[in-house]
Amino acid sequence: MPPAFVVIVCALVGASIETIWARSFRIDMLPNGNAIGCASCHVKSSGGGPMTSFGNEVWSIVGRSRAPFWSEALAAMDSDGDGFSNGQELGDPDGDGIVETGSQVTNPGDAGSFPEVTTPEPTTTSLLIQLDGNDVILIWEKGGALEISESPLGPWLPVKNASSPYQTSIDSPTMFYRVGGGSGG
Ligand SMILES: [Ca+2]
Ligand SMILES: [Ca+2]
Repeated sequence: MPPAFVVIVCALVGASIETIWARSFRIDMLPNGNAIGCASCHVKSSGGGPMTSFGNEVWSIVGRSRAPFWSEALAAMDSDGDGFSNGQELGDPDGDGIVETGSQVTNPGDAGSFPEVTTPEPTTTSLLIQLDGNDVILIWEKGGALEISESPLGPWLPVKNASSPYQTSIDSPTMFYRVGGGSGG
């Protein structure tokens, strides 16, 4: 085998090892990087080939350099345009490199991968008013803070340490009550 051919083969193998090493090393520089792996920067999840929008962003920052690249600025960008910043997708919204526990990790380079937003079920509670002799008993369920006002238009003030059932006197001046931010009276 001609010596020149051997040198070329060695150079190709060296370049390949270098590329793979560089990728895995960059994954470790991303918050929750191992959760997404190569797919955050590469279209193919196994790495190599065309890069994602996020991969292009990273490349534009570091190129071939091995310097750290995760930053507040990169976290604030929405590289794939799915409405969630790179930081939100990787569980580090402020880009300080500290991941928020319990966050959903999605791919910042794939617009089809984004955190699932769950809207909490609206809870309603009813304020029940009972008369017991000279006592007025206020009963409500599902939590919420009892608030009091001299007018149904407010301003509303919290009734300190009030819990259901709450007792007041019918001889008290006319007052209006509500629970939380709801309506009542
Ligand atoms: Ca995004
Ligand atoms: Ca995404």
